[in-house]
Amino acid sequence: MPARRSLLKALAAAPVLSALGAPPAGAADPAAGPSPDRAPGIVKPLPPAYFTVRGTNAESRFETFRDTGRVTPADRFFVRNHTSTPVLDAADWRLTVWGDGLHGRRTSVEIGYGQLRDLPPVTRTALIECAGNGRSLYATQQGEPVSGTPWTLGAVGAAHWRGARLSDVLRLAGIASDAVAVQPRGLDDPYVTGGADLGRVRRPLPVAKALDDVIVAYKMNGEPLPYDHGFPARLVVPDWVGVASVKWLGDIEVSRGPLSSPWSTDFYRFFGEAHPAGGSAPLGPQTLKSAYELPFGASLAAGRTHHLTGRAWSALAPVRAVEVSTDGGGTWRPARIVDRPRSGQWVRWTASWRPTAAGPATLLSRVTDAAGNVQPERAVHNTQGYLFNAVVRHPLTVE
Ligand SMILES: Nc1nc2c(c(=O)[nH]1)N[C@H]1C(S)=C(S)[C@@H](COP(=O)(O)O)O[C@H]1N2
Ligand SMILES: [Mo]
Repeated sequence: MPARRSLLKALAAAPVLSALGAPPAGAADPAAGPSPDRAPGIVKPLPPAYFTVRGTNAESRFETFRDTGRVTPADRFFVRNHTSTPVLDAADWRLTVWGDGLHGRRTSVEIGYGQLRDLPPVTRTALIECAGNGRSLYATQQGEPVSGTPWTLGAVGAAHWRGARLSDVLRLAGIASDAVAVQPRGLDDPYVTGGADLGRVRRPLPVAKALDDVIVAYKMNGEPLPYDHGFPARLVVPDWVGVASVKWLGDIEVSRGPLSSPWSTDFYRFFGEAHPAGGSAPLGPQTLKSAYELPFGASLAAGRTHHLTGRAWSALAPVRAVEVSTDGGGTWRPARIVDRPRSGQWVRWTASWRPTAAGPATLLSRVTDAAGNVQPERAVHNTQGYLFNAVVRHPLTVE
C-alpha cells in the first residue's frame, strides 16, 4: 500500500510540476486532460490495451478476458465510480451500524477493521456487473436512445471475495427480528448531478437478501481490496446489479420500515413505455449475457479454422447451454462449455469456425440457463438502458 500512496501523492503533485515547466517523465500534462492510462479519480493505472476510460469510470476490454481465467485479475477489473476513489486507512476505518432496526436501546454500533476480520471469514467467487453493462447496444443494435455511461460489454468481472458475512456483522450489531431493510453507504464524496447533491452513494437492500449471501469483503483474489474496488471494505451482493455492492463501506442503516435513496427511486429502476408509470420496482438481480472475446469489427482470415472463445453468465441460474451462429442467426450450433457451470459465475466457451467467403459477417451467441431463461432477440427498452440481455450481434470482417 505505501507504493500506491506515494503514487497518489505523485499524481496530485503532477500539475504543480507541469506548471513549473518540468513535468517528471510519465506525468500527465494537465492541459491535455488525463493521460490515456489514467482516469480522473481512479488510482490504478488503466493501460489502454486493457481499458476504455468513460468519464470517471473504466471499462475492461471484454476481448482481453481471453487471456484471463475464470477470475478477473484486480488490475484488469472495471471501475465504476460515481465520484472518485477515496484513499482510506484501515487503522482509522469504522463501520457504523445504526437505525431503529437495532434491538434494545442501541441506536448505533461501531465495528473496527480488526473486529471485522475477527468474524468467521468466507470466500465467495462472484461476478460484479454494472446494471448498465451492454447499455450502448440499445442504441447500436436496437436504434433506441438511452441515457448513462455507454458501456459496451466490459462492465463486468469475476473475483474471489473474502470477508465476513453481512449477516454476522448485522447480528454483532444487534439487528432486530422485525427489521425489514438495511441501507449501506459509501465513504466516497457525495454525488452531485444536474445541480443537485444526492449525498453519498447508498441503496436499500431488503433484509432477506442482506442476511442470505452478502459479504463485507476485505480481500479480492487473495489480496487486500485495491483502493478503487473499495478498500478497506465493500459489500459484495452476489447476482445483484453492481450498485448494490457498495464500496468504501462507511455505515449501514438498519430499519423497521422501508428505506429509499435516489439509487432506488430515480436510478436503477425501469422507466419508459414498456414499464409502469412512475417506474418499475427497484432492480435487484442482474440478467443473463454471452459474448465473444473478440473486438467488435475484428478481421479474420478466410479459409482458416478459428478457435473462437467467449463467456456466458446468468444471475438467475447456472448456465446450461451456449449456442453460436456464424450466419447472422440463420442456423445455430452448440458451443463447447469449458468450465463447470456454477451459480453466480460465468463459464468460458469455445467454438471453431472456418469462414470461406470474404466480406462482412455477424457472429451471435445465445445462453440458456438452468431455469430455462434464454437471451431474447431484443431487450425491452428502458430509458436508462439497464439490464441489456439480448443476443449480441458481433460485427466482423472476413478477409
Ligand atoms: N461507494 C460507492 N460504491 C459503489 C459505487 C460508487 O460509485 N460508490 N459504484 C457502484 C456501481 S454502479 C458498480 S457497477 C460497482 C462497481 O464496482 P467496481 O468499481 O469495483 O468494479 O460498485 C458500486 N459501488
Ligand atoms: Mo453500476
